Amino acid sequence: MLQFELLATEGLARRGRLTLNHGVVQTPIFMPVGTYGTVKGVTPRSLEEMGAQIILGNTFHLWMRPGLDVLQQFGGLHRFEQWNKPILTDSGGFQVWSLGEMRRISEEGVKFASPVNGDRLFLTPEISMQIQRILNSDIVMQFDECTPYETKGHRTTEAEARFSMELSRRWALRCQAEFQRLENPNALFGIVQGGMFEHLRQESLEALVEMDFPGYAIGGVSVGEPKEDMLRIMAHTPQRLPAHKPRYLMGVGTPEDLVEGVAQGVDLFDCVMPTRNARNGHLFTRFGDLKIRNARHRGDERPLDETCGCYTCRGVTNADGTVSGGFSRAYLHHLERCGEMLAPMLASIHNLHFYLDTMRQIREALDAGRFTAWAQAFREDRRRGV
Ligand code: PRF
Ligand code: ZN
Repeated sequence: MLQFELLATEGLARRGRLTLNHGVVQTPIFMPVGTYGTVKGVTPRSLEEMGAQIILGNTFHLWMRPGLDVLQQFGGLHRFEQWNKPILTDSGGFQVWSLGEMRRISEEGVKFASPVNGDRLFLTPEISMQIQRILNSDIVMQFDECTPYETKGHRTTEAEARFSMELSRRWALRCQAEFQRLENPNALFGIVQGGMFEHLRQESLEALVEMDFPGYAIGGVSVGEPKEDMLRIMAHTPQRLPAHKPRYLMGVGTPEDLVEGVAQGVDLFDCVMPTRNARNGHLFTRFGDLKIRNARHRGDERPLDETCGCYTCRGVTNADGTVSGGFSRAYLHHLERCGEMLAPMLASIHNLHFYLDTMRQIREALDAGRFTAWAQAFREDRRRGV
């Protein structure tokens, strides 16, 4: 089940409402990444507090661990990880791709050695659909091949990008057939590939549109290409997808990339950046980024971001009027220096809150017809620096 309603537009930017089996998602939205059935270091309760509406899971990782028997026993991923709002699962295509040398791709699927125990494994479009059926994710991604930007210094040629795109297209057909055979009540998205070539992306999206998926993703970007190539693809593909269906830009990106994606008509985003960078002490704020390990924060009593309402920066007011949370840069710097596990936890809360709140501000601006002005102010604030 999937319904998508457009509530407002401004240029190519869209404000929408996406209804899935486990609830409603207001778009544009950022989806926190929960690869192994957990958004690293953050409880589901905390995710709800910061306004997360939908999170990701990964077919590949959950297949390895805990394995399908346990996930089946729990009736899917929602009850297992205790997240009762929508979940999107990636198909394993990108994760297998990330194995690099460890895999062999054929028409039938991808053979590889398990990174967990070395077992020989085979992932196909059909198996990916079967796993995602067991996970019972609200949005199921097709099994695709993410065309690399370059391999060992060799830039992917047009012929190679075409072969890869056509393979993903044939896999899309097999995914759709298997998804229907399994009577999956959720929604299957097709993924546009085509590397850095606009005409290949055009061919890919036309074939997928013909197949009438309930939603579409743009894959194969943010794979090591120069920023200008990413912006070129972002300016090409989203606006050519069906207007009345949701559009998902996979694995992108910085806060600025999200704003640009929205301006180009993207509705859904995911990226490891807020959580991964948090674990490395890299914090995002309204006024630019900040490295909490830097000695200049040692005695700084200010929060990471004076304008942020998150647990880490502002804290929460208890029933008796006292406040919990609301930490100084000095304290976060201290935790980080000591390698304390609270450091990545508090940093992840802040970074995810920043991403989710940025998207909330974008939705508000779109509702009020002032997204363009908002985006301009956002870019200027971010450049100003902390
Ligand atoms: N395909 C899939 N997952 C992905 C990508 C892709 O191309 C990307 C590209 N940035 C991220 N995640 N299936
Ligand atoms: Zn904060």
